Amino acid sequence: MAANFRRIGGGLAMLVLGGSLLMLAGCGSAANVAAAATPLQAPAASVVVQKLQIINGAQPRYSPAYWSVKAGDTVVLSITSNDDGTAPLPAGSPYATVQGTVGGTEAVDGNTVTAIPVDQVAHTFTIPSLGVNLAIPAAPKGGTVTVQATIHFTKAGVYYWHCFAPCGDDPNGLGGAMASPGQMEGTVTVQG
Ligand SMILES: [Cu+2]
Repeated sequence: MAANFRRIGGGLAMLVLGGSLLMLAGCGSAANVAAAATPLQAPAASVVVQKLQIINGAQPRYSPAYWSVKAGDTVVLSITSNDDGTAPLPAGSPYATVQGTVGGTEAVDGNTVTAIPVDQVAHTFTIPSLGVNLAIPAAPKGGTVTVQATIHFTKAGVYYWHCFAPCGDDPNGLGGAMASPGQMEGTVTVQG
């Protein structure tokens, strides 16, 4: 995996929340000189927001399917879906349970949960090699649902993610979107 690592510059919709105040120093005005004279704090670890959409077109797909963060980032992953169909999981499926997030929870439209009932699941966002699993419930008809969770990415590498709900369009639910890279599978690149 590490051999495939490639730095990707820019182009990604990431919002850096930490450290921006440090940019105020050094602009030359007296006020800024005074500000620069105050001791600078060590930069906090970056908190970034990564927004994903699940778009319910002819076939459902995640967008973007390929994205990257930096090792050490705390990533607030925010997934908004307009897919109002379910892709129920078998009873007892581990993919209905939130795993690998801070607190072992996700927020569904602001409500903190540790799992979604198997018959309400529409998709999952799962990174098997990191033990990360988010369960995405079906959206209300004509509306959207937003699932948010915080994940620490610590180790550089390219990690595959998949949806493990049978949301594809053959009788088993495993064709179509589930068999098409860039729709229900992609990669998260953690840059070292
Ligand atoms: Cu899916």
